[in-house]
Amino acid sequence: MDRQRFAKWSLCAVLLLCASAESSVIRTEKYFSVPIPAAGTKGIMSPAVIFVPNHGRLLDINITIDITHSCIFDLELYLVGPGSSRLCLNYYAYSEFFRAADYRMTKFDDESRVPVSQRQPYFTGVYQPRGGRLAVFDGIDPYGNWRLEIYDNIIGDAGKLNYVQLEMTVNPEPATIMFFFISIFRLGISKQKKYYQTLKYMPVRAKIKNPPGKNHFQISRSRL
Ligand SMILES: [Ca+2]
Ligand SMILES: [Ca+2]
Repeated sequence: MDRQRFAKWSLCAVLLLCASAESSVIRTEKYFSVPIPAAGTKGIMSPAVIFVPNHGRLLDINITIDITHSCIFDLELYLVGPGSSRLCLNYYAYSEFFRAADYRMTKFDDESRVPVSQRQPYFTGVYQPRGGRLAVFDGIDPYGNWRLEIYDNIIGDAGKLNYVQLEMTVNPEPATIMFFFISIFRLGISKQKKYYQTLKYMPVRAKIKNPPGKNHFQISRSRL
């Protein structure tokens, strides 16, 4: 394969990579059995850490949680990204007190049409967070440790965290695409060099029978 054809092939590969990566969805889930709060019935939970191994640019994030707790009004849930971004998922004022148990596979998604404040526990379904928008994380590289932090603000009730899933829509970062392109190009150059080195020690007749390309064939003939 000559350099021109190889360059075209590489460019097509990169364009295909970019196109296919636009809709890439990554789901990272983890099961826990972490007491809320860490001790007693009021205080902070030990942070639940979810490691995301993928690089790229975050376009959208949704989070699903499962919590067993005898009074979830006690709880403030915070999602913390690998950078400094932080979001409260379920803000309530004390005047809004209600007594109910559990978040059961509750999904928070900015694109939901239902604010979580308009539904009752067990909140099984998909809801908008109350306290901010998950879009606060858009544009970051999702690689690294994400944390779910939970504060239990009232004495008398306790529970545990069971499950967290992060669902991310990610585009590959430009550096990743360039690395892919350069790797392919270097591989091609390396193979071509090897071919030319082999050709250097071939008999003249063999060169004519095995030309690497039109230009090289003409050069070989001129040396006859
Ligand atoms: Ca979303
Ligand atoms: Ca409590």
